[in-house]
Amino acid sequence: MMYPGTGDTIVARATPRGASALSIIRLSGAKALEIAAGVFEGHDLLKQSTHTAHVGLVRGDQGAIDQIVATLFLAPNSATGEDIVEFSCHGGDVATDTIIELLTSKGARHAEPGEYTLRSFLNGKIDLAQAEGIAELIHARSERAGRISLAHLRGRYSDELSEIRSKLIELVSLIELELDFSEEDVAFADRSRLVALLDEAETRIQVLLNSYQYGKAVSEGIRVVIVGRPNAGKSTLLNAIVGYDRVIVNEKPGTTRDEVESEVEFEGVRFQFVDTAGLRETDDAVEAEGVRRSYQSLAGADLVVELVDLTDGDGGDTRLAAMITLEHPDLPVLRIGNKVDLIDSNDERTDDLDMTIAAVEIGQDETALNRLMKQIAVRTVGSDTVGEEHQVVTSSRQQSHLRAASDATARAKAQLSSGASGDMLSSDIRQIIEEIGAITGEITNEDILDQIFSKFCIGK
Ligand SMILES: Nc1nc2c(ncn2[C@@H]2O[C@H](COP(=O)(O)OP(=O)(O)OP(=O)(O)O)[C@@H](O)[C@H]2O)c(=O)[nH]1
Ligand SMILES: [Mg+2]
Repeated sequence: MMYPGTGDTIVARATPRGASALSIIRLSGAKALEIAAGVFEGHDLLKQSTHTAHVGLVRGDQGAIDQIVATLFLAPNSATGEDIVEFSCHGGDVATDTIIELLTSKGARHAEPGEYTLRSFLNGKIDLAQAEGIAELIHARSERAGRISLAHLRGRYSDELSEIRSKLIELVSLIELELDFSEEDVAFADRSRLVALLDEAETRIQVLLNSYQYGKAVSEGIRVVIVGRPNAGKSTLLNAIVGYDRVIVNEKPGTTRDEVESEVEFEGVRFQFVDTAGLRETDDAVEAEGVRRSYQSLAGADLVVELVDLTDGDGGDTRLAAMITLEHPDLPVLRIGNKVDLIDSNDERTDDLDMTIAAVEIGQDETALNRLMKQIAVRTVGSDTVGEEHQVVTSSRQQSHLRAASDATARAKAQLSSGASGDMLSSDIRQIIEEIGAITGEITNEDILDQIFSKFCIGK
C-alpha cells in the first residue's frame, strides 16, 4: 500500500496555493486535537466540544504566527471519521507553510494525495464510487462534469447497484441452499423471479454502460477537428465559435499551417476545436507539413467537421469525406457547406450536406451559432436529453466491471434457459455480485484503492 500509517495524524492545506483572503489547513487523526491544542492560544481546544469554532493565536517556537479560527470536528462526526481540526488562517503561502511546518514538528505528518478521502472510505463514511466522484470533482473542468461528479458523491448510482446486488445475494443463497438438498429435488429459488431479476440487472447495467460514452465526453471534453480544402473558411469558423480572432483569416488559400486549438463550453460540456491547414497537394514544404498534420490530427478527434466551400466549382466534392471514412471508419463526420451567403439558396450542391452556414456571419448571429453547436453536440455527446439527473459512469474502471457484470448476466440467463445445474448458475450470479461489489467498494483489493486514491491531490 502506498499510504504509510493510517494511524498517523496527517496535515495538509485544503485550499489551493497562491494569493487568497483565507487559507485552510486540515489536521486529521487520533492526535489532531492534541497537536492543535499545543500550538493554539486563546482557548483550551482539548476542552471544547465538536462542531465549534474558536478564535485564537497560533504560536510557534519563534513567537505568534497568525490569528486564526480553529474548527473542531470530533470523531466519529467528521468527514474522515477521525478527529479533525481545521485552521482558517490568513491567505498567502507564508503563514500557511509556516503553520504546517510547525504542526509537523509537533507530530503530524504531511498527507499523501487522496489520504483524507482514503480515510473516509476506510472508516465507512463514503463508498468507492463516491470516492471516485470526489476525484472527478477535483478534476472536473466543466460545469456539467462537476454536476455529474456531485451525483456520484451523493451516492446515486451506488445505491442503485447495491440494491441489485443485495437482491442477487438473496437469490444466490436460495440456489445454493437447493444444492444442499440436491437429493430431494426441491426449488427454493423462484425461477421466474430470478429471470425477472436478471432482466432488471441487465437493463440497469446496460443503462450505466451506455452512459459511459457520454460521461467520458463530459469529463474529458470533446475534440472537434475542422478540415477542408484551402480557403473553405475553417479559420473563420473557429474564430466565430470561440468569439474572437484566434486565427489569421485571409483570402489567400493556404493561410493556416499550424494546428490551432481553442476551447469553448457549450451547455456545460467542454469542446476543443482544432483548426487545420487546408488539405491539398502543395509544393510548399511548410504547407505540406501542415497538411500532413491535418491528416494526423484526425486520429484524436471525436468529431470531424468537414467544411465545404459552396462557391468552389466542385464544392460538393465528396472525395475528402470518402477518404476520412476510409481511414477512420468509426469517426463521425459532419459535412457543412460554408459561404451560403454567396450562393443561390436553391443551389443543388447543398444536397448531400448536413447543414449550410455562413462562417462570416456566425460570429454575430447567436441563433446560427447555437444551431451549429447543437448539431455538433448531438453528434458527439449524443442526445441532449441526457441530463445530470441521469446516472453517468465516468471511470473506465467502473466500465470494465460493468462489462464483466453484463457478460456474467448473459451467461446466467443462458444457464437458466438451458436448465443447467444450480452450481453453474450460482457461480455466474456470484460473479455478477462480485463485479458490482467492485464498483461500489463492497469488495476491494489494495490495487484498486491505490489506483483510485492516487488520482487525488494533497489535502483531499
Ligand atoms: N462571403 C463569405 N466569405 C467567407 C466565409 N467564410 C470565410 N470567408 C472568407 O474566405 C476566405 C478564407 O477564409 P479562411 O477562414 O482563412 O479559410 P481557411 O479554410 O482557414 O483557409 P486556409 O487556412 O488557407 O486553409 C477569407 O477571405 C474569409 O473572409 C463566409 O461564410 N462567407
Ligand atoms: Mg485557415
